[in-house]
Amino acid sequence: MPRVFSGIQPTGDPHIGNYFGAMKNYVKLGDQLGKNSIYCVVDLHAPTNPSAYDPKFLAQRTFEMAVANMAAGLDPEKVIFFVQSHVPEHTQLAWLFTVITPVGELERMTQYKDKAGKLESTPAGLLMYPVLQAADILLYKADTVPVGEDQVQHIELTREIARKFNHAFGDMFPEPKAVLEKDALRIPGLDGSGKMSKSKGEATTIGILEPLDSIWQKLRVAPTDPARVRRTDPGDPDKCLIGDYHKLFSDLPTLETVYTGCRTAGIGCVDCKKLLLGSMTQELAPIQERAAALRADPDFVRDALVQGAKEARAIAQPVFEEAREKVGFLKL
Ligand code: AQP
Repeated sequence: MPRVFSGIQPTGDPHIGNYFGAMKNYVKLGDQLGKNSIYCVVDLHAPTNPSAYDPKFLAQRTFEMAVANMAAGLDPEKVIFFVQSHVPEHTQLAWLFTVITPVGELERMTQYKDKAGKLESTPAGLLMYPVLQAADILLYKADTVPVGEDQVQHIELTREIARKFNHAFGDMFPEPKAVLEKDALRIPGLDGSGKMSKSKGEATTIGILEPLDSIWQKLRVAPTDPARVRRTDPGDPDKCLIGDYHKLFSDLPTLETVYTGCRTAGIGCVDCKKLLLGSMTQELAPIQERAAALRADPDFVRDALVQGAKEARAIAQPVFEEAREKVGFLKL
């Protein structure tokens, strides 16, 4: 049976990119694989990007990210769900990988270059991020990693680290594969440029737990097909952000109305956005209701995470011991 691992950073409110690119897939795989699917709020990664991290908010954001995933359908009874820093073997295994990973490989990671380029001084942790990510995955000997397209390069590096370790110290780790949700590879942000990203700020994201009236305020002013200057101009929904979001949220009849309407100028952009809000409400309102119920019972969420960390450690400890011995450390 495949073993799945994936993580999500508590660097801000989870958005529809995280939801369609990763979180929905977690739930689907969890339903199929039960405790062989392991998910984690990767809080140790959060401080690697100083522009998206504040110690005052880390604990709260970690809790909120757990709430969001549970509200989106992740059932901690069914899968293993925990907080990364509650399982110390993640950082321990990362160190063993650090010593075999060439700095040059890390420096060519696109995400590193993007994020480091925006900082005056680059913390070593930002460079090491993919090494810790490799440890997150391989600590559970996971072979399947559901992620968005932006993470594919890191998973390639994880494979390379597994290969290097196996070659240097003896066979131990699988070479995991990224699994992508093909209709949600890289969901664009509201600015229309690049992928929706927590660290780019709330103005460019649509949060899955964001109040629907706030979502509407953002949709109302969101750019549409620039070729459609007047209401009477036909548009191309494939070149429109609102068209992209409809593909994620709307059912076939609504999509048909919107696509045909846009191409024939039969529907205006505001009406098209109203239909999108309706589709978003259908998907997000039940999640938001469940999130409110979970927030009202924080002990339930904490107990679930404590239990998840226990289950994760039961796998992680022997794997780390095996790696430790292979590298040649004195046995306790
Ligand atoms: N726009 C996106 N489209 C599709 N998938 C996406 N993911 C993120 N943005 C999109 C996927 O969500 C999962 C969790 O992401 P993460 O929080 O661990 O890190 P990230 O990729 O760095 O996400 P953000 O929102 O862009 O966060 P910041 O700004 O903090 O770096 C991953 O599987 C990711 O692929």
